[in-house]
Amino acid sequence: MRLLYSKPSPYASKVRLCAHHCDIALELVSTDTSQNPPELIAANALGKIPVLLLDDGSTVHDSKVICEYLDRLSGNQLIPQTTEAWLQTKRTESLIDGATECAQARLYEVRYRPEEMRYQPMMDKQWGRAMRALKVLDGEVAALPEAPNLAHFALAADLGWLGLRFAGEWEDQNPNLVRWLEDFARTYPAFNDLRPMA
Ligand SMILES: N[C@@H](CCC(=O)N[C@@H](CS)C(=O)NCC(=O)O)C(=O)O
Repeated sequence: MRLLYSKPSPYASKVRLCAHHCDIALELVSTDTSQNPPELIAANALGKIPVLLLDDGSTVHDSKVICEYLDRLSGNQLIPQTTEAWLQTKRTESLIDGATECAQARLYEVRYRPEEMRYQPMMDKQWGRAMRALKVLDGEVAALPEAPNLAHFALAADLGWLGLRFAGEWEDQNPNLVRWLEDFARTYPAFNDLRPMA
């Protein structure tokens, strides 16, 4: 299987952590979304990464669906199956991926719009959403189970990305998340190779 990805992408990092955990080999294809490469557009009309290309020619996106797919392939090594644990895992993934999406909207406003066309109230709104979600997760992170699952990989990848793109803007208000990420990096060394990187 091939994965269209980029090194900084938090969603690709989540997928790579999940595949690593399940011992599923991925051939990595570095993909620049800004160039709309034909292989990407053919695989995902949205032009976003990550996308998984299967050996039979079919494609899987977005990252949540890819992780579900890897979970199926691996006999549920990523997502616990009791309803309560399933819900905790999926809810954590949804909240941290959602926070990332909002922070990314703020980033893209700066990256892609000329300064005079930026709309600060919308950037503030997106950042406020992301910070609200992080606060909830900061209060919940201690309740995650010890054995790593999809929730851990989503949290680690997304917090790693926030550290890369928004260093100094969220850590003071979320000390539990900062400590959690440090512990995760120590106890799960593969993270240091698979985390979002510039
Ligand atoms: N919901 C998607 C989000 C994917 C996404 O936003 N990917 C970013 C890279 S981290 C992207 O492709 N951005 C290119 C663009 O929006 O033009 C997922 O979970 O995979």
